[in-house]
Amino acid sequence: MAASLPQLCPLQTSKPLLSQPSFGLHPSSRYPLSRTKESRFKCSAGQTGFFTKLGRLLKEKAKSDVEKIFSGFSKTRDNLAVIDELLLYWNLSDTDRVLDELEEALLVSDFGPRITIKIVESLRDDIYGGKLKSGSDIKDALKRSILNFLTSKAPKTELQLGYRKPAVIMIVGVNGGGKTTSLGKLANRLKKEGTKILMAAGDTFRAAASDQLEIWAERTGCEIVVAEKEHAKAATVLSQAVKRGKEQGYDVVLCDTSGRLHTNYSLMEELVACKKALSKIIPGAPNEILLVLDGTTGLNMLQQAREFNEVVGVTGLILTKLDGSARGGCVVSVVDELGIPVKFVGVGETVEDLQPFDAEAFVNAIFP
Ligand SMILES: Nc1nc2c(ncn2[C@@H]2O[C@H](COP(=O)(O)OP(=O)(O)OP(=O)(O)O)[C@@H](O)[C@H]2O)c(=O)[nH]1
Ligand SMILES: [Mg+2]
Repeated sequence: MAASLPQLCPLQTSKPLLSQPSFGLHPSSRYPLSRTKESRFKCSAGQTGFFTKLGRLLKEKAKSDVEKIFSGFSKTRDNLAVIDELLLYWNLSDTDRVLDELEEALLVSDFGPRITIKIVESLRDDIYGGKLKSGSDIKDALKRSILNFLTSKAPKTELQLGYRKPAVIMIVGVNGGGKTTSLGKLANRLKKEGTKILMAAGDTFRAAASDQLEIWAERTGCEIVVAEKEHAKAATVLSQAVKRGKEQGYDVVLCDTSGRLHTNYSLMEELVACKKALSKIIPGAPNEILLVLDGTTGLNMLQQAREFNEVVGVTGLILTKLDGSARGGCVVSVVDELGIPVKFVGVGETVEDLQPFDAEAFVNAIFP
């Protein structure tokens, strides 16, 4: 397939963005007034290249944005700082006590029992087998082992946006996890790369939900489609948005959905209806179904993820609120349990606080 691909469009990063007109909603349709800004990515061919490049670009940014990642994980890092102290004074006769304490620190940070035991036992073998001879050897082995857990089962952390425009991303999850906020932050990231974004206010359940998304649209300078009447079906709003996205040459349509408990059968079925409606308009859509998991809920999130995955097929995870939690180890247990990649992590409430997930940067942020 690669051989027949047209040439990639070069990134035209030097072209300045045109100034944004003020955001306004059309009085009758509540559609925003159209904008004139052209996408910097606009290519007449080579859409596979467009989306692949976009995914890679976001990932590169994650590596370079080390400071943000570092500060976002400060509570988890503090929690794990005890490991540094333990290893600083480690000597062979102390091994069992040190490994017991290391086990506790990992469990408290939500690495989960399975992973914790695997890590600790493999360290024990390597220490007694003479492979690890100092505290810093042990720390390096610990980091390698965590990196391995993160990369072996779910290596593709980049967005997979297919090859047709618009790419469609649906954001799902339980109430209050951070779906709308993450969608807004994601729009900001993609927009900065020159992508033309349309938001779809698919949370028709809560009256204030579309207002909240409109604020994000305004903040990020993106356009938005909201329900034309009260009690509209989510699937209808999302279909309208994707239709408009297709007709008007958008690159990506970001679909918000209502929060729902993974145990509520009829609400979960609504998501299936949304997914079907989208695929009728663009075969293969949605390209990504990103499940938002609240990082402060601990390992309970695994059950949510299993249910959502079973019903709609989750393609990636966004773990939010890791800045407010000392339990960043849940990233590792989620990947290990589900084999679904974490694609983004939320590390704060501002528009900049969504980081593309990069396993190496994560490990270095929690074990500096
Ligand atoms: N500290 C922190 N707060 C976050 C993060 N992501 C979201 N929040 C906050 O979490 C709260 C809920 O976020 P929303 O985006 O409204 O969550 P939601 O999943 O859309 O909620 P519903 O639509 O009601 O289901 C808001 O106060 C956000 O500011 C994060 O990464 N860090
Ligand atoms: Mg919401």
